[in-house]
Amino acid sequence: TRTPVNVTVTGAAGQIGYALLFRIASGQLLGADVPVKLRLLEITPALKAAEGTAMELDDCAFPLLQGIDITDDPNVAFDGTNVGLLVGARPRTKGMERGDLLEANGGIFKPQGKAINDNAADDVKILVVGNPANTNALIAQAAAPDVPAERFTAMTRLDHNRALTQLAKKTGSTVADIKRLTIWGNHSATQYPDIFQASVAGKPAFDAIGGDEKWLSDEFIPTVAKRGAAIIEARGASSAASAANAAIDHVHTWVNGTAEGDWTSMGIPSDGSYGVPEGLISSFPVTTKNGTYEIVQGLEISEFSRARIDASVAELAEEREAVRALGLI
Ligand code: NAX
Repeated sequence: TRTPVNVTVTGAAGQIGYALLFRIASGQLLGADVPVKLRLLEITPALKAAEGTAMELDDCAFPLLQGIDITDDPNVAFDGTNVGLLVGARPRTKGMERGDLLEANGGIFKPQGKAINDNAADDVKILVVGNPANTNALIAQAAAPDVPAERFTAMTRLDHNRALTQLAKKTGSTVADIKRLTIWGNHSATQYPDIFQASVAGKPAFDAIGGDEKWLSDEFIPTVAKRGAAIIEARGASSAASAANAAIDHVHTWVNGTAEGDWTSMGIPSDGSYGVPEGLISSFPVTTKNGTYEIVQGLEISEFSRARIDASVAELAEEREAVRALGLI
């Protein structure tokens, strides 16, 4: 029998946590043959709610679930962690300036980064979901100098999945027909969903949309980029099940690999590829294999794409300057 994998989820009592934990425990994160131990990190006032979720996990009698620990101490939560899903974050409240938001999240992600540095397993993999995800990942990574930088990633898979479905609907195809779609840049309204490298049922996606650049710029890109706000408007609450699903997809792909001829989108530390300044945690087209990932190289970037990638990357650079000025990295 395999040794269980330790999976830590922060913000475990929140709505994404509730949509995520049952899927991890049922084997959808790592595979149907991989036992897991869950560590739930919450702030003290939410521990009781986390215990309630743990009771329900118990009541599912998942054969793969070999234990649940609940704590408000990051050092305990990340002890021996193999996979860390950093979901809990400080949301932007009314009237809050961006500096205040970054500072509040620095107060969460800096100590968590240090706790990961000091306690996690050697093979630890981190996915940051809590917003602003890319910059929170940067803060955590900077606080974990002993962990290889590339183990810190930010989630743009929800954006990727949103883009897949929008393109499938437009072209009357299914998401399974679409390959090599990319989200570039920041998980924010400046993100750039790129279909110029993509194919739909083996045909260039740009041809499949009838070369309709206006649809791209006026409908596709804003629909994908503003989907989070549209969900809040419709549901009265932010994306939860779809966000949890994307977190599952992100880690599953990272661990199990991308399909031949396809890639995915992940927010990862830039190595300078495609003119993205080194060290920024930006979304790129990546292939994965044996638990590692690589940026897809050699893609031709059109002028249309270049301007949009640059705008999103500029926002990431500004966020990095802001957290630098706050002493968070
Ligand atoms: P909720 O407010 O439902 O849950 C957040 C939970 O985090 C709460 O239970 C809170 O007590 C906990 N928490 C706060 N500080 C903590 C700390 N220091 N340690 C541990 N836990 C802590 O939010 P939810 O809807 O679950 O969303 C979580 C985060 O995901 C938000 O930041 C949200 O903006 C972000 N999202 C990111 C997405 C992405 O694609 N990257 C999409 C979905 C989502 O909007």
